[in-house]
Amino acid sequence: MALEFLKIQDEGFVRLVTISRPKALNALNTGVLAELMAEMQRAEADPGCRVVVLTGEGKAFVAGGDIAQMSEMNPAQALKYAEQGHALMRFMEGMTKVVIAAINGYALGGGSELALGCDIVIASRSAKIGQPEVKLGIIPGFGGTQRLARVVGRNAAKEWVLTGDMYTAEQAMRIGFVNKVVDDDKVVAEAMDMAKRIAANGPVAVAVAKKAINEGLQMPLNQALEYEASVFANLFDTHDQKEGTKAFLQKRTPKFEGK
Ligand code: DAK
Repeated sequence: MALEFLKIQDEGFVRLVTISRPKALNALNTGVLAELMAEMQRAEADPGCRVVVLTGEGKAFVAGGDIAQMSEMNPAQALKYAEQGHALMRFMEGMTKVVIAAINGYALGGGSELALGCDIVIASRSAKIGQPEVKLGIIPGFGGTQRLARVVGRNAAKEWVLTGDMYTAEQAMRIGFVNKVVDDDKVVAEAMDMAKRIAANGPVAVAVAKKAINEGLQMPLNQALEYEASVFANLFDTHDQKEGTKAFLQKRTPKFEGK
């Protein structure tokens, strides 16, 4: 498929997806959302891809939902737009592959929500992150009111969503939104490096661990621990478990096959 808004580059098992819609600071119009969904689906189905790094070209990661498109929407169209965003973030969370956000600049509104749909967030020192929707008379519509509160806690989420203020990468790291802050010119390299370390691990284990964390967060602790025990046990039927443990004992690098 010819892509209008994304650039794709593979390095081993890692796929770098760069959002490139410079005239609108990579704002998520319906076309960008559709291409992101198609690319995530392609990554999920591709055994040659284990980790996706998502970044933006230029001075923005993503400056938000597309304000020009939204200004013309009626409630039915807004609902469809919200559902398109929700479907993408849900798909990314449900992927067996890992998605790392490399926030290279503005991550506002839908951009912050896109990062919240990723598994790990690396940000450049000068990145600016926030949920400014109330300044436009709307609220976050791609999961921001829900995922942000789950990631950073109720009060920090309320401050972000109700003031609409922008925060530095350091501030976002302090509340647990961002995993790591690096110099501006290192953000993609750092994310790629982490992606490669994850891609070298047992792919089934990585997928199961991601799922266990995501699913477990929605359960009471006792149920979540039972869930963990059962999926842990299931791994003992996999090639990767046999290979990983044998390779350790034989003092060699494991050759994981993802099965
Ligand atoms: N949408 C469309 N175009 C945008 C944009 C956006 N979010 N952000 C920037 N642009 C465009 C600008 O209009 C400008 O276009 P031209 O004038 O050159 O044609 C171009 O990108 C460059 O922007 P600036 O000239 O403003 O650049 P500056 O460096 O001066 O400022 C900025 C950068 C990021 C501070 C500024 O552009 C800005 O404040 N942008 C808007 C940030 C924002 O408010 N983002 C949140 C958007 S609202 C929902 C579904 C989804 C959502 C909500 C509800 N439901 C369906 C219920 C999501 C909402 C949002 O994300």
